Amino acid sequence: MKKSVWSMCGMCTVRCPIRVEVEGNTVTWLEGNQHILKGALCAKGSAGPSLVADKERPQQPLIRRGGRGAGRWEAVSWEFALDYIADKLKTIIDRHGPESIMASSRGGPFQDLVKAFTHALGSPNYSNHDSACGRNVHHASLSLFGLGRKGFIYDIKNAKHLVLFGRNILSSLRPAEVNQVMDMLDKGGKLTYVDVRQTLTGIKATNFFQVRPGTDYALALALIHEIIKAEGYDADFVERYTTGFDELAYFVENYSAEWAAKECGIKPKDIHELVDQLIADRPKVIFHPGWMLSRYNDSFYASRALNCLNALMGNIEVEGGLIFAKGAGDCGRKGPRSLNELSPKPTAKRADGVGDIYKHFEKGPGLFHLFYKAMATGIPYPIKGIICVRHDPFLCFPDPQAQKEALDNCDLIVSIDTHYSEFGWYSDVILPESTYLERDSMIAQQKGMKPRLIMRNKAIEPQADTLDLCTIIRGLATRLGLEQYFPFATPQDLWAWQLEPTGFSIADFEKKGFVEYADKPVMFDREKLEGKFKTPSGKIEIISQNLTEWGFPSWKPYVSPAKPPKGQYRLVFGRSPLHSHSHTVNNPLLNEMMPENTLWINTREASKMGVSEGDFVDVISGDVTCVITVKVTDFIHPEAVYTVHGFGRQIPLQTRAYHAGMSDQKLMKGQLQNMDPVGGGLNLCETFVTVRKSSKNHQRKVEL
Ligand SMILES: Nc1nc2c(c(=O)[nH]1)N[C@H]1C(S)=C(S)[C@@H](COP(=O)(O)OP(=O)(O)OC[C@H]3O[C@@H](n4cnc5c(=O)[nH]c(N)nc54)[C@H](O)[C@@H]3O)O[C@H]1N2
Ligand SMILES: Nc1nc2c(c(=O)[nH]1)N[C@H]1C(S)=C(S)[C@@H](COP(=O)(O)OP(=O)(O)OC[C@H]3O[C@@H](n4cnc5c(=O)[nH]c(N)nc54)[C@H](O)[C@@H]3O)O[C@H]1N2
Ligand code: SF4
Ligand SMILES: [Mo]
Repeated sequence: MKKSVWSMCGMCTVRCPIRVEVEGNTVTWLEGNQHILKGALCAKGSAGPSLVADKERPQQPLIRRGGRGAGRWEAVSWEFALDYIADKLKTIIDRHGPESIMASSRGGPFQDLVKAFTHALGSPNYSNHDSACGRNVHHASLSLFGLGRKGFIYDIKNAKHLVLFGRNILSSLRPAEVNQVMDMLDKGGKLTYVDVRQTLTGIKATNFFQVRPGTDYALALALIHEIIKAEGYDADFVERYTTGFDELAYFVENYSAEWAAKECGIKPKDIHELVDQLIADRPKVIFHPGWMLSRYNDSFYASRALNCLNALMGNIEVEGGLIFAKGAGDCGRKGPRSLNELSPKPTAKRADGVGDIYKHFEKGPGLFHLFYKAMATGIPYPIKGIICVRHDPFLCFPDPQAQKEALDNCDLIVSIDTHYSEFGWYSDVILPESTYLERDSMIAQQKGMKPRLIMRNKAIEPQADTLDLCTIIRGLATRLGLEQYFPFATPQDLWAWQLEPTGFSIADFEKKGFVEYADKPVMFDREKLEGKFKTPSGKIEIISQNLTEWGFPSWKPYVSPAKPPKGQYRLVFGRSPLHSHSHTVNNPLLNEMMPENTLWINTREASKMGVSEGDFVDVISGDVTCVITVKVTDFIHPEAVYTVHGFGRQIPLQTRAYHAGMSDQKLMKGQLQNMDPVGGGLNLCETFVTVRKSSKNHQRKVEL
């Protein structure tokens, strides 16, 4: 029998709405929801069915029988695995208290289950990946607007000019956003792209700047300087809604276009031309503040400067600018219930020190990498149990070897994953979650100009002995006597409970696969934005009262990034449109399209070391050496080498990805705690590697 199911893609965390066609228990067609995406899906989304069919993912719960990481697993029943974990958790709680257990999951709408479980246990130690992703951007946005990084929607399709600093929007993508960029370009909008190398986004750009790595802050400061000097900012908006403008004008006095051009390795004339365009295009100019800006030790300030440029453009709550993300409350309605409401609020201080030692970081998920300190030292108290859901810390954070050493102090390590993750391979128990096409998920709210509720419906029955996360968490909670916090027998019961205050019912989702709180975009009156900025002053704080109170400057004097020593290069990384981080590299279809990564190196540098396109090079950092093929190009800055993140996997059961390509995070030796002290993001682009021609060559590869 044929059926059509509304659901949500799970091949990455963008969570595009989809429609799935099913015959029997097989997916026969997948497309983006016509009402939102006009059928579009990205390559990864289209490869979803091959994830389901892939036998190289765990097929039942597994318990470790050999040493950690040795790969000796025993297949067990779900009853056995959940009993085993519950017993271990009880022992840890008896000996060390519930706060010695931490859990992490992917941030976003489904974190509720894992957070509620952690809190129900009595632990405050919920975390996620974000200290290696958006924390700098988030904290920068909070310090300026009082709103986090998801506080605004970018109305790209109506913009006249989109400025992107290392936001490779057409490769590191969201289909809806890509469509907006293409619409903007079709309408004659301009695109400015800044990167250390050429990219898919860069080749579509009106202005492309290939900058010296780590100099974004310099360029952003110069743009502020020149715009203020030309009196090209929106003076009314600045006067009305910002504080600290005069201090900023004073601070940027020496940061001219001529100065920045030298620093970034670009032409002053090009900066001046850009400034003229921006002033002419204002207010429909969007400066993207960055998404993944866990890169350099001034990325927090770079993101702050980019957001400040938005304020100078006066582009807030205007068409073609930054629009406040509206939720149910802005439509006079209520959002769905959250499970976390049912759990008691833990009273213990967080083991990562966030909110206590580090008062300036938002508590939320804290900073995962700081838990490793607690594990290694027992300070402020020991962490003895860790559960990671949809998170692979060994791919996410630098130096997996250092992570393993800290983890060896734990009595229980659990991975709840659809795949074998590198972390899972080192853990004590792997609980395989059903893939997104085989499970229901909680209802989630997506804020926006038209806020909506989205849901994931199971399209087919699981093909292996796997379970959905809700059932797994309930199974554990019941064994630990915490079932009152998860009082739902089925996903349908949970949905009904979530929807109760919203005025919607499940039947309302049948028509389009989602429900909206408003028919038309909800806009605030731009003349009455007072109070919408959640800073202490209610204004956009160019000089932040909170930062000042915590002892940090709102503007850090620029420090030029170190040049790599001779024979070394700065290691930078990014994403491919064909892969989601680490977890698609073994996908049968996507692996066929991109089986390994390469190392980009500047033509002049390559010729100095005598390597040509396709040769092998050794990439060395501390005691780690990786061998990889090179891509030789003029379109990368000579100080940098670049690779796509997610490769260099070491799990023998993933035969397609095993040892293919190179792992960037393994080369980040000794960098696990190297974070931006103000933004909390890890400095993932602050590693220098030695590169040399390898003794391995393609002829010998065959003989060996
Ligand atoms: N296909 C695909 N799309 C994705 C993801 C995915 O895994 N795959 N992941 C999603 C996630 S979680 C995130 S956070 C986003 C990340 O989105 P982005 O931040 O846009 O993505 P990246 O590809 O990490 O990096 C972008 C660029 O930064 C450049 N760069 C390095 N150093 C500098 C510098 O000093 N200055 C400038 N200006 N540029 C520099 C790199 O060369 C790279 O091209 O992508 C999201 N979208
Ligand atoms: N060196 C370096 N480090 C980086 C980055 C980089 O580019 N270079 N990028 C950074 C960025 S931007 C981010 S966001 C993080 C990402 O870091 P993570 O969030 O850890 O990465 P992902 O690969 O998205 O997912 C982690 C795990 O989720 C599993 N998974 C996928 N789908 C499901 C599912 O439906 N259910 C369950 N239970 N599990 C699932 C995958 O198999 C994978 O093992 O890494 C960061 N760290
Ligand atoms: S961006 Fe691609 S992989 Fe990610 S949710 Fe959307 S369609 Fe799926
Ligand atoms: Mo990310």
